[in-house]
Amino acid sequence: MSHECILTEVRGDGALKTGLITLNRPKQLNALNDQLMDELGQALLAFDADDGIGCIVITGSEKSFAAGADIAAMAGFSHMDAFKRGHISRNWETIRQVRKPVIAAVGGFALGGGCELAMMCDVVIAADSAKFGQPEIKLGIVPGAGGTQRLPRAIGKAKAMEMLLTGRMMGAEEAERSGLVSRVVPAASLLDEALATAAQINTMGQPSVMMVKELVNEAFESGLSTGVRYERRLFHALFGTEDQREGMGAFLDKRKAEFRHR
Ligand code: CO8
Repeated sequence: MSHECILTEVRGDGALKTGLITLNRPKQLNALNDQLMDELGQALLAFDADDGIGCIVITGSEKSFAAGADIAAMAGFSHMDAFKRGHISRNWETIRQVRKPVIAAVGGFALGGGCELAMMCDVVIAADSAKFGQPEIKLGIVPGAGGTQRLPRAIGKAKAMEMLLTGRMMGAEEAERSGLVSRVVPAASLLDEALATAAQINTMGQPSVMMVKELVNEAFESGLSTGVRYERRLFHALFGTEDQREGMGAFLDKRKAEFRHR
């Protein structure tokens, strides 16, 4: 499928490959307009449905992962425009339906909706040039894609409150220290590192990979006892998979597991 605001390709040479999505509105620093969000939603669902794909990587340009929702497109909205046109929900939640791991490879700006998009991904790898922020307060609005909910969960209340109230940006080092990103890498190797992480995940048994994602998200969204009970049930279910036989058999045979992803 051809797109105007994103590029898609398949990378890797293992049994499972990686779907790479590059946000591509360079003149607007990858500001997220409706078309881009629609294309991103379609691409995410297509990769998720493709049995040959194990992980998805979303990246932007060296200068900007995404500078937020498109301010020019929404500046004239009335309350009803925002509400009725669905801008406030249009495809912004699609990423949450994806069951395979999604890795954000963030270089440059990840602001407003761009920071929220990164936080909706499962792993965030940042270039040393990355800058994260929720500057909506400076525009007279508040975040609309989960920023006020996910940022405090990721970095704690005090720091999140300060960032949300002042709109200040956080550099990559601080973002790693605060738990917003999993790793900081040199800007020149950002994509390679993200693809290598995806390739490593792609060698694991797919049922366990998808269940880990589901369970960690459960930890984010439910209470401890519900999450632990849920984890126990999925743990039991994995004993019905070939991957469990292979993984444990390989350990006992002292060889490397070759998962068949069933
Ligand atoms: N929307 C539209 N255009 C943008 C955006 C944006 N968010 N960000 C940058 N651009 C455009 C600029 O207008 C400029 O265009 P032009 O060349 O035609 O003048 C071009 O990109 C380059 O930008 P700058 O000249 O400003 O570049 P600088 O390097 O000087 O500055 C910054 C880069 C700091 C990133 C600056 O552009 C900036 O502050 N951008 C706005 C950041 C922002 O406020 N983001 C939050 C937007 S609101 C939001 O995301 C709400 C999310 C709600 C989601 C709701 C869905 C459910």
